[in-house]
Amino acid sequence: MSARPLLLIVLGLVAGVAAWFWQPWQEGGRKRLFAMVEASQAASDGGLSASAVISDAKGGLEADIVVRDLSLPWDLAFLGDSEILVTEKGGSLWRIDLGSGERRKITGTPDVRVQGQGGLHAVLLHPKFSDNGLIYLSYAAAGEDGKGAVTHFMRARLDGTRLTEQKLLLRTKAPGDRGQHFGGAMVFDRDGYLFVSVGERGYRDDAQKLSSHNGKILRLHDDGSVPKDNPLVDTPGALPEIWSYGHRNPQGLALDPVSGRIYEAEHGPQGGDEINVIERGRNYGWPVITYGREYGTGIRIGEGTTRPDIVPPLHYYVPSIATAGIAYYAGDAFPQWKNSLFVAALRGHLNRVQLNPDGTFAKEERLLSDRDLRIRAVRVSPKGALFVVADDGVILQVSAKP
Ligand SMILES: [Ca+2]
Repeated sequence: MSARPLLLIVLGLVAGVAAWFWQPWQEGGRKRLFAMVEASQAASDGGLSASAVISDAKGGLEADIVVRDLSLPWDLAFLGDSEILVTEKGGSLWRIDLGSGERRKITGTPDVRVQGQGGLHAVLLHPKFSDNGLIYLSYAAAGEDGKGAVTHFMRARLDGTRLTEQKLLLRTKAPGDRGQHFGGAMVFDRDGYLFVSVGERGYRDDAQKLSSHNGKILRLHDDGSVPKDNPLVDTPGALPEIWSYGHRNPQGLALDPVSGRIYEAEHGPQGGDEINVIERGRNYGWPVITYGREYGTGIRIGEGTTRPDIVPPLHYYVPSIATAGIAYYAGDAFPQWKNSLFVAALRGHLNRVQLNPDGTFAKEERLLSDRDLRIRAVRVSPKGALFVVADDGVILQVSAKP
């Protein structure tokens, strides 16, 4: 081969790699999908004022800031339509009255170890909370050997502003020296089983190992005990809590109360975020079957994107939107949002996935996309109001315009 064709091949390869890097992974040059107008501006909170009403004309919605000045809020749970519990990653749990704005710190919370992405994560009410006052927390704390941080799940009784009867439900079995992919999502299904998620903690191959909690969705009774009909209880060497495996960083779980389906939002690598429907005993592929690529280099991960024994995602995002929490909208307040999943995207928007009546993917739209908010969680109130939690320290109430 003479020098000139070789030079052209090299130049072609360089151009290809350069083009790959020009993909807007970081979305620094994000295209504004919806023109948004704000009613008032303030210098604090990056232009978000306490009274700001953000309207998204094309998306047909408005968003009001209902809580501000939080420190890395992670999740919320509704004690009613006017009162919420809010977790902060640093370990604080707050009880906030949305009417008066009063916020009270809850005592008796677990000792949380803030390490990398780990800290205090999700908060969830027991389905019979109004009778028993039980809440659930997920968080990072030291592993069995006292070192590092691994994902934990706790139950406690909320008595005013204090937690009592704390019960550690599960300290996950995992190496603890890394700071990523804690998972920590929680949801109850219609039958009262508690589903929780654990990320692979940066140990990719663990997601396929049934001897590790890493990279799994687990199914527990509400007291943390293991249901006898879990899929792997009779499999030698397998951890009996496992319900599904092959997950990377599942940060969102949500229930469709009509069909009973459990949806999962999984934070993938570059280009591999997924929405999955979680099925008993199934393998979801990571890190063998994925749409993801390595950050930076763009090199493909694993052996392909599909395989007959791997459950394919309901939907995946290329490029990644950095999925975090997820909520299923079954409320009556906004009929146009019925049968939708709302997905928190850390890369600056609220993703609405419209589902078909059979639960398959119909379309997606990107809302609240012009504020560069790092949206961490999305929750639906008992009356069907939609709230989003952002790393920017705010909680927004989002309403569809009639
Ligand atoms: Ca997958």
